[in-house]
Amino acid sequence: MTKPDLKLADEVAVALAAGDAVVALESTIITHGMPYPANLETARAVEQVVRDNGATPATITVIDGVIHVGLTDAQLEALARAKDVVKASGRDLAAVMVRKGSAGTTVSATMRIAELAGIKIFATGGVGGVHRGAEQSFDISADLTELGATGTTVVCAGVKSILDIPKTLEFLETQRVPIIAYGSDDFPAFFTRRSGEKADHRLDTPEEIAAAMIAHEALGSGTGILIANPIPEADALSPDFIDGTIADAVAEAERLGIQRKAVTPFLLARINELSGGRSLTANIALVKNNAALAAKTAVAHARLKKSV
Ligand code: PSU
Ligand code: MN
Repeated sequence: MTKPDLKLADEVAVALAAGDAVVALESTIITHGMPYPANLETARAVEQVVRDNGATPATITVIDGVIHVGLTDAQLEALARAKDVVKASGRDLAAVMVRKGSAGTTVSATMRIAELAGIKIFATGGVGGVHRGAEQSFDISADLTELGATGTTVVCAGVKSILDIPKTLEFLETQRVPIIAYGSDDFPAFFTRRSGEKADHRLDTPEEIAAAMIAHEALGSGTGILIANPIPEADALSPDFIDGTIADAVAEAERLGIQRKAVTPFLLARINELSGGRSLTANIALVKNNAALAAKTAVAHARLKKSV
């Protein structure tokens, strides 16, 4: 099997060749997750957080049919301004590449590409999951099945209550994906530090997470690991405020008959509008917090790998 050509940024190629810390970053959050210019400012800030914590950022996307791992600032800006890019999960990549299209890559696509590039850890805001009403709609994100198939560690802030959190955790259990909360016993709900559900495991340092990554791989597990990193206390939203907003957005999506890959971008945009931008501010804070943890973990992972 031939691997697809990946266009690695020079600094990413150098870091990978040296066994140094690299953190993959997704791009659907840029193209479909946040409005311009907040998306560009956030993408730049997140890359800087990764650097400040000792790792090399590798934002992953498809440009004119070519998979890029690590972007120039000009490419990042073009992506953030683009209006005609596709939201690509893993299954969309081949068709986008053949017609030389451009795409923001979701968690599922980014995990797959990170693995091809040899990047073990990836930071994002929230992963997709089992949607509310999935027993009717069957709407379950491909992020979850990819977590069951690809050995990338994904750092997120839990999942939003646009999703059915208990069902999402059940599905990940079936997919054999370990769920590890960082510094907490609770599984966080993105905008808030607690979802009401417990995480399966708790680890308290980046070094422990790095050691768990190595052990999980050595066991031949073949699945990803979900690290759930609670939003910092100071940035968390009150559940009363955000839960009502989310319920309104979900009801509106249903009324309008929004389906399939349009559902999540619609909900994110509506929640931002209905919350008067407060959801966006919290979202930016938690993505940076996740990037910092991912970078520290990547550094610890690289150190452990070099010591054996
Ligand atoms: N959740 C967020 N922000 C996002 C996404 C999810 O809070 O930007 C994006 C991610 O790229 C994720 C994708 O992989 O949406 C999931 O889409 P879907 O639910 O259609 O699988
Ligand atoms: Mn879906």
